[in-house]
Amino acid sequence: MELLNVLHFPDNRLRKKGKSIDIYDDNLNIIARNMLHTMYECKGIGLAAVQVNIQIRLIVIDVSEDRNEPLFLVNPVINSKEDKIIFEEGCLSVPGFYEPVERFNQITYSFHDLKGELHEANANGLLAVCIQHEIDHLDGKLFVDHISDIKRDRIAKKIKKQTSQGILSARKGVPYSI
Ligand code: GNR
Ligand code: NI
Repeated sequence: MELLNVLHFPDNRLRKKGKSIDIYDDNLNIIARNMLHTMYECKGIGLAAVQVNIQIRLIVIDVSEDRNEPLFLVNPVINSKEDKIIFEEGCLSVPGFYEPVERFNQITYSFHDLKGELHEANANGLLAVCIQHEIDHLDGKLFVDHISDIKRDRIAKKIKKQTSQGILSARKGVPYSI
């Protein structure tokens, strides 16, 4: 298993969009496993491939208490959404910062599993918020895009400063294409 490098805002590579996946092979499984490993190591509840510099529509999630109920969502799509909520969000790509964001509390979504089979499911609360946050990543969007320009710029500055001081890892992501 491999620990993947998580890109940090304001890295431009977080603005790239993930491509739809149409090949369900061992390579996809390896990426998914490495993403899950990385997410658990970083103590996140979700991780999108774009965050680790892989531009495909794959997300991994685990919102369970015991961290033993992983979800692998390929080409996820939200089909319906209702009940707005404000949720205090964080992001592995925006380490150390938390801001309230408006999301939907109730969604139905569809996705393919790692074998390519199509599923539809409902989610609410934390899982629903996490799916919306991760799909944003696949579209080059970050939670800080939902807050004021001034706050976002301040956060960018602070993260850049921390990176330059070596407080955050400044390792370059490994270019990956499939
Ligand atoms: O670990 C994470 N926690 C979190 C908390 C509130 C709303 C969204 C998230 S997702 C985040 C992991 C991450 O950055 N995924 O992209
Ligand atoms: Ni995130």
